Amino acid sequence: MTAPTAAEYFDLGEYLRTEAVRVNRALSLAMEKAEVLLPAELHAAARHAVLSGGKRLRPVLCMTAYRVCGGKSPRVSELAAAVELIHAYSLAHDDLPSMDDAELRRGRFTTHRVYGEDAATRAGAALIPLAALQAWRGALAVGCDRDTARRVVTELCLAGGAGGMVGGQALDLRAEEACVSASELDRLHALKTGALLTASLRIGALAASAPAPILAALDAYGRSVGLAFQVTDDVLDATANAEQLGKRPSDMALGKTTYVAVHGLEAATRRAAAEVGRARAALEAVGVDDPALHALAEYVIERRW
Ligand code: GRG
Repeated sequence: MTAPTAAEYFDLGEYLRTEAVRVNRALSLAMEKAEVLLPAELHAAARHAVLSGGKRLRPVLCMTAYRVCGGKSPRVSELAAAVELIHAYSLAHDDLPSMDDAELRRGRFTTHRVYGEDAATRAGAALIPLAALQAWRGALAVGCDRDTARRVVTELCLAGGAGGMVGGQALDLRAEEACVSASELDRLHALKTGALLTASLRIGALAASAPAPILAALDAYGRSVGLAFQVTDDVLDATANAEQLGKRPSDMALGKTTYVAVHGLEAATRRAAAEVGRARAALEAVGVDDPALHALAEYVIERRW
């Protein structure tokens, strides 16, 4: 009988819960500080967008990468909160009537459903500079010098911008009316979902002064995990119900080109598993054997919401 590996011992459920508590604390504090910056109605809408649940996967990846690269500051949750602020804005905008027109998100009413379209749009926009500020302050809080802090903020802005998430969303909107090839679908999601997920890891690694080969390996891990995540999102949209997802499945109704539509359910599921294998191999190639990173990659395809 072989002894269980560290990854088999690892309790991911407990890890995710503990880390999410830290992230939520940092996000609550960030939103408290933002109270003086935003008018009351806008602040309430932004708070709703940020503090209404969610898996907190991106900040958890950021904090994990930071520690794997030798980072020691407990204040890394403040830095990690920055990527979640960008994620929260993107979800609030993605749910708007002019986009996915969604009523539910994370089992609750969406921001525009509660506060109206105008407030949800402005609150989402207000979260973008708030995220940049959070990244800057978070980087300094964990002890980065100003050059590294600038790199961290740049990383976040590039991943969230037209060459990253916003660019991916633009391609996605266009794809609703056009026929998309398999490689175009990969590119779209590498930008829309992969860029921010990868930046989360890179930001954690940069803040811990990771050497270039480790940064590159985390980058490759992030790109594969990002694709696996999106393929799984499409599989869940096609197979799970609203109660499991915390939102109404919408890809079919919106006529979206998904991995399931292009490849079929089985091939899409195989693709997600293959990407997880690639992610793990990227880490192994540089001798990073971290149970949390391995377990997080598996979780991305095994999750049910
Ligand atoms: C107007 C072109 C334009 C861009 C605006 C709206 C937007 C920017 C970008 C959309 C980005 C987007 C919604 C990506 C989807 C990523 C995704 C799969 C989200 C679900 O993430 P989870 O499962 O959600 O981590 P939780 O709820 O757990 O946080």
